[in-house]
Amino acid sequence: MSGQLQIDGPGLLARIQALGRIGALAGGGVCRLALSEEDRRGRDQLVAWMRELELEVSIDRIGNIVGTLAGRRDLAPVMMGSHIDTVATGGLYDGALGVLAGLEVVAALRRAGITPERPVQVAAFTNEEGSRFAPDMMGSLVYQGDLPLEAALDTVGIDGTSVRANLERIGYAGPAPVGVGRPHAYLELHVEQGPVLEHEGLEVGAVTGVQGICWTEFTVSGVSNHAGTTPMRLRHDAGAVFVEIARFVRTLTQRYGAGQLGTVGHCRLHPNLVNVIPAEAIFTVDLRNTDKLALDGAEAELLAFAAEAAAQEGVEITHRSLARFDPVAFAPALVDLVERKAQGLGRSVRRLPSGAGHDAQIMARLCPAAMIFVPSVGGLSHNPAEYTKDADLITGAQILLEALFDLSAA
Ligand code: HGY
Ligand code: MN
Ligand code: MN
Repeated sequence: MSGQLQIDGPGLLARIQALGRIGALAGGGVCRLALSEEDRRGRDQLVAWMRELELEVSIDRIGNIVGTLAGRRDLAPVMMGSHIDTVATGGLYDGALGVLAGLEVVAALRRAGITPERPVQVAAFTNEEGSRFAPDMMGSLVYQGDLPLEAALDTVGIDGTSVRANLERIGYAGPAPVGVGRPHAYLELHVEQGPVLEHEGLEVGAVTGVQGICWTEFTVSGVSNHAGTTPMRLRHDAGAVFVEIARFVRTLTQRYGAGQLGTVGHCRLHPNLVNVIPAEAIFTVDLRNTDKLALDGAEAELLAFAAEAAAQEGVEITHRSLARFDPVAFAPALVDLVERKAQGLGRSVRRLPSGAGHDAQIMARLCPAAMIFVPSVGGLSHNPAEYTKDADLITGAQILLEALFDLSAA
C-alpha cells in the first residue's frame, strides 16, 4: 500500500461536526429522522460534498444516495456505506461516521492521484434506523432486492404518513433503479455502540457478523372504564396486559441467558388518562440474539404468552412483525483483512459480533461484506451523549482506506 495514502483527520472530523449541526438538538446530540426536513438537509450536504469530490452521484427510487469514483476498469465496484438518518435522540457518529469516512477515503485517493482498478462507491442508505418507518435497514433491503420497492414506499410510519409521500416531499425519490446493484465487496465503518472495546481497552473491532433482530408490534384492545367504580375482577384492561407482556420480556431474557436481549421501547395507551382504564395499548418488543434457534424460541414464547395474557384479561390482541432478520456472518476473508489492517497500524483489535443492526448485514446477502468498529465511550449510543475519541475515528477511517485500497486493486 503506497505510504502516502493517509486520512486527513481534521478534514474528517470537520465534516462530522458539520453534518452534526444539521438536526442538532439543544444540549447536544442529533435528530435527523428518516425523510424529515433535517434528513433532507443532511442529504443535500452529502450530495454537495460528493460533487466537490467529483463523484458521479446517483439517487435511486428509495432515495439511496451513491457516489461513484470511476476505476481504471469497468468492474464491479467496492462500496463503502452506512446511513445519515438518526434516531430522535441520536449522536454525531452512528451512521455518519461510515459515510463521511467513505468520502474521506475517496479524498485521500484523489490527493494521492490514485485511480483504483475498480470503481469505488460511497453509499448513504435511506432509513437505516427504522424508528420512524419500520423495518430498519429499509434502503439497503430495497437496494439488495429483498424488500419490494412498492412495499417500502407504501410503508406508513409512526406519524401516519407514508415513505412515498415523505420521499417525494424532500425531493429524494430518485430515478435510479433498485435491486440491480451488486458490489464486488462492501465495507462499513461504524462506532461499536456497545461497551466491549472500551471495557477491554481495545482500539478496533473486526466485526464477525450481526445478531438476529425481531421487532413485533402488539395491539391490545380492551374496555375503557372508570378507574374508581370498576371492580378489578370485571376489568378488561389493555394496559394491564401490556405491563404483563413487558414484564415477560424481561424474564424471558433472564431465562435465555446473556445472549438474549429484549426491549420494550415504544408504548401508546389510549386514552392515556390517569382515571380511565386503558381501552387500547399499542407497543413494540425488540428481541435480539446471535443464536438463530434461541431467537426463534424467544419469539415463539413471546407470542404464546401474549395470547394467553390477553385471553386471561378478556381482551383482544393482534400483532404484526416490523422487522425480522436472522443472524448474519460476515465474509471471513474481509474480517481477516480488517484485523490485518488494524494490526498493521499497531492497533489493538479483537473480533466481535455486532449488537446493533447495520446495512452491512443486508449487503452481506449481495456480496462479501464486513465492518470496522471503533470504541463508543461508555458504550453509549442512540443517546445524545454518544461519543468516540477523535484518534479512534481517524484510526477507523485509516483502516477503511487501507482495506478499500486492497479490495479495489484486485
Ligand atoms: O436497531 C438497530 O440496531 C439499528 O440501529 N437500526
Ligand atoms: Mn447505525
Ligand atoms: Mn442506530
